[in-house]
Amino acid sequence: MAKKAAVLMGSASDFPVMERAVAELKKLGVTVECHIMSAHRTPELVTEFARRASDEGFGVIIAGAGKAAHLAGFCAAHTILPVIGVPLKSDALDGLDALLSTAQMPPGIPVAAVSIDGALNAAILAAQILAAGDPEIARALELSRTRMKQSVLDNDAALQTKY
Ligand code: RP5
Repeated sequence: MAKKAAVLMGSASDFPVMERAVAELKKLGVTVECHIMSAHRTPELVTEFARRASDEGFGVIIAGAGKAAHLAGFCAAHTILPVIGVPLKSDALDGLDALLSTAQMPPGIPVAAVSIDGALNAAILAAQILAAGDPEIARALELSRTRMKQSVLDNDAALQTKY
């Protein structure tokens, strides 16, 4: 059976960015489950989810959090599934705080950190991980790249008619 992707976020305030990941995963034909759970406000919930994720049919976890972001690292501590961290922008430090928290994992427990607010790339990377065992997702990714390429070519062609 096809593996699912989990999209977790630390707060409802993270949803406007994290919904980009959900939308992209759906576009690529990935079954996705989305939850708000916090590493510091509901640590038991996150522990339980991450521990059971593999048995529940998940193949990858995306975790978005802001400020002293530790949701992705906290998940990674409880599972050997690949975890992709999305550092989210907040007022005080423009997301640099979350970027460093997400990217600077100590040795042994990796988190694949994407850019600040990089929920779209997190979804594509998650789909690429799942595509290793799922030819339909692989095809959807190939198609998406072909479309991207065509859009660059179309934009260039339009530019050439102006200048
Ligand atoms: C983090 O703190 C969340 O991921 C969110 O980005 C940030 C602020 O949370 P709220 O105060 O908006 O709930 O844990």
